[in-house]
Amino acid sequence: MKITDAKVILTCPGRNFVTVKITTEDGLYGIGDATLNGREKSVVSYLEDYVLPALIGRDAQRIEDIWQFVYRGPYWRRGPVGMTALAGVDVALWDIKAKAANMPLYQLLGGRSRDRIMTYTHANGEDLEATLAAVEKARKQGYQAIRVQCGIPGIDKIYGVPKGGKAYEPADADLPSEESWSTHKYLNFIPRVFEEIRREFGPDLHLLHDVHHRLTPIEAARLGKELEPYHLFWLEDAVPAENQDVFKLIRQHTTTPLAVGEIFNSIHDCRELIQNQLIDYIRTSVVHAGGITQMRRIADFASLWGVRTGSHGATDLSPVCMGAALHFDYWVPNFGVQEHMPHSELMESVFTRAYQFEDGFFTPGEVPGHGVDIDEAEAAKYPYKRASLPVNRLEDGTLWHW
Ligand code: CS2
Ligand code: MG
Repeated sequence: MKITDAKVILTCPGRNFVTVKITTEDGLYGIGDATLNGREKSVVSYLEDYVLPALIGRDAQRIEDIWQFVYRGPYWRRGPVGMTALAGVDVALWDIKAKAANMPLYQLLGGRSRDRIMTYTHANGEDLEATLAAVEKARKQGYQAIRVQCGIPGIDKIYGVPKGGKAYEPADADLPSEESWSTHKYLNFIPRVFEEIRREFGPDLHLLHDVHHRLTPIEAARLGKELEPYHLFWLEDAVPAENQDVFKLIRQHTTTPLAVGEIFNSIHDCRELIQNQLIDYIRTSVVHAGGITQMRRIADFASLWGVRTGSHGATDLSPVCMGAALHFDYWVPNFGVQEHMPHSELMESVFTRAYQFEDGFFTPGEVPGHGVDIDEAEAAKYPYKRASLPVNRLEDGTLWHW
């Protein structure tokens, strides 16, 4: 089944999305998400200038062979740009293979391991009162797992907490905006937030919290310890994870479950964390960690060490990624949870999807392939618009907080 066409569709229905579309000689096509928030055009160039021309004439059935070709071919392995491009190709090929087999993708992976997929959503509030209201709203929508982020007294603007009740969008300006950060104000306040939430909502809700890589190891250890009475589902990205060894210190001090990995793009980024049992959830996503092909390897490896999956699923991961991720989640035995930030109506107007939401849980649908398609005519109405993620300075102007 020869590949006859391979192209990129770049669209901005409220935010930028990069989609790879691969067509075969018999007219079957598949699509894959290749969106890298704030760096979309680097991936477009990587695909258009180098990867896609080399795919023409190759056999679309040979997913593994093409994965190895795109991974090894450039000599310069790994990295977010190359691995996101590879994921776009990989998912498009899985979509084609599942369509050719006339099966939903999860059936090719080994069939489903569960009836429905638990997702968590975000509850963000500028202050405690607004945060409690956001948790209540998410609970009413049926979510049993809720990520809670709250504005901190004395800090003007916090990443992940939009001002004025706006929808959360991390890429908030044309060029990077600057936010400020104070670790001691944050650490003094956050345990109170969770104390209040447990008081108000009781022990049943799964509560999650994302630190966005802001702490040093000993600060993360303190936070994990102080949050122990509130039984978090997980504490995410407490520290940057370039140095995987530092998790040993956090782990020694706290039983709060730890999650990390949304910015990882290779199994090697998480190898030590997993085999040393330093984390509980691995957050790698289909789009940023080399597609279904590498996600399977990561999950199987993690299963040996009792580590569960908890894939990243913010709005910058397109509906195409969400569709593929839900097939993966339906199959993967060591599933933990799937993040879900709903896309806006405008974003969804460009894509059609088979996946269904009910009461905080998803099912991927029974359509052959991953069940998500793109309307190219609609996509063409929304040209690319540059948008960047913010940077953080300490109150004295320092850009390094670890
Ligand atoms: C966040 C993301 O969802 C999450 O856990 O960390 O919003 C992340 O910051 C963005 O996807 C970055 O593009
Ligand atoms: Mg995160």
